[in-house]
Amino acid sequence: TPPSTPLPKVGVAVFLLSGSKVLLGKRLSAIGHSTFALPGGHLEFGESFEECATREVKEETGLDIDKTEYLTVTNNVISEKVHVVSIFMRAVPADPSQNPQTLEPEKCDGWDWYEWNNLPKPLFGPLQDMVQSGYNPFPTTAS
Ligand code: 8DG
Ligand code: MG
Ligand code: MG
Repeated sequence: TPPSTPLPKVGVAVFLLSGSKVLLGKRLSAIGHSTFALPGGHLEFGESFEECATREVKEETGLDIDKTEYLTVTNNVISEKVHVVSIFMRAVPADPSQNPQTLEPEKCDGWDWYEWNNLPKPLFGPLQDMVQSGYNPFPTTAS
């Protein structure tokens, strides 16, 4: 196998939910530049999805998360060179009084909470596809 052969990667993205809001940040990375995305990153060797979600949210926002759970997976062929299998998790902030910090200013313009019914545009492609399909990350409340 030539060393340049691209391989799919595993991404983990986190719907961090607070009331009816979700945490999003405008990306400054080459992939999806200027689009709004969830906190997240690539699965490291030996990690569980929950561990990756906790680590990436902490690295990118400083927030500690709780009630972390798996939601769904999507297959994203983003370009000729980038193919990511994306694991979507949801969680809530461990401490609701903790504010998100922009800890990777080269990768994100800043974090903010957005109403699910009033999301900013443009969303990062894989996230936009989910919203477009009617996907809702919020837990269904008992009735
Ligand atoms: P790393 O390489 O330092 O581990 O991570 P990163 O630089 O923070 O990676 P990332 O691009 O933020 O996230 C990894 C991949 O996860 C991303 O390229 C594609 C996939 N992904 C989605 N949707 C989302 C999303 O809404 N947010 C983030 N951060 N990643 C997402 O499919
Ligand atoms: Mg990231
Ligand atoms: Mg990473």
